[in-house]
Amino acid sequence: MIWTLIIGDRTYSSWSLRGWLLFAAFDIPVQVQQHPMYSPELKGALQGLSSGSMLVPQMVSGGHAVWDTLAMAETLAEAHPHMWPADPVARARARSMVAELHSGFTALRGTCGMNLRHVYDGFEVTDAVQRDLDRLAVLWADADGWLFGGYSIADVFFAPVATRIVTYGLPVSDAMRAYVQKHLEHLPMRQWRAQGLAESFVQPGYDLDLPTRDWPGQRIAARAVALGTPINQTCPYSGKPVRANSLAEIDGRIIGFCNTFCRDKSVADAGAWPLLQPLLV
Ligand SMILES: N[C@@H](CCC(=O)N[C@@H](CS)C(=O)NCC(=O)O)C(=O)O
Repeated sequence: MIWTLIIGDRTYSSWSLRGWLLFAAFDIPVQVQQHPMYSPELKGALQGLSSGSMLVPQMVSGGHAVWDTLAMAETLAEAHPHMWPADPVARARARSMVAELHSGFTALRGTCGMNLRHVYDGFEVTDAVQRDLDRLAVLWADADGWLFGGYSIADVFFAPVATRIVTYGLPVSDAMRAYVQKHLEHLPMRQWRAQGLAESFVQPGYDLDLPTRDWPGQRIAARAVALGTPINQTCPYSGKPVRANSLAEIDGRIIGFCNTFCRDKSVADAGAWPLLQPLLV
């Protein structure tokens, strides 16, 4: 059974990110349908679903929708129990953290909307946001790498919290920053962000009028180019023929893709894509 996952903007929709990580981080096959938030296309995709809900994400199979990320997580974990920690005490704690995040952290979530396009300088932390950060410090205190050893559903739910700490330069301890860094290096997280940048969609009203700096992390030098002879004839992702309008110079090589989205997600973060790496050695 292959699920279809309907999501909104990769750059701004934190619940969509959680929904997608539930598949991508556990190698569960999925067909993704992405549409800009509030667009007629998204409305069309959601209208008529068995959920009757117009929120994203939703996963659909055989005409039945599972909506709300908590329900999606539990539904997928029935077939993939390793998505939760194996130890019952750790699993109960992980479930508690996920539930608390799902129903709480309203100041952090409301004041610092997820925005994977920017890192801001000079964001002023309110008392309410600081209280949420203090609570996070308690929940993340036992993180040793990931929260429960291997990557689990608990990490999925905190992924967009980690990126908020980056985007708004929120004050956190070194231990918390190490956990944030783990998310920034996580390949599925990098792939999601790169695809968001490739969507190059700016949602009105989501950006702040503050100075910005570069997103942290090493990046392979890359840019789209109009001309050049690619070193490959087929797209590293799809195997389809390279198209003349989909060329990029990556780490000094001209590489071709089957469409501009494949090109742009590669340019955004060339190191995030295992299928691209053989062309870069
Ligand atoms: N509790 C839901 C939240 C879903 C949600 O609020 N999604 C937002 C996008 S991040 C949405 O669809 N907003 C559209 C709207 O409010 O019209 C879940 O866990 O999936």
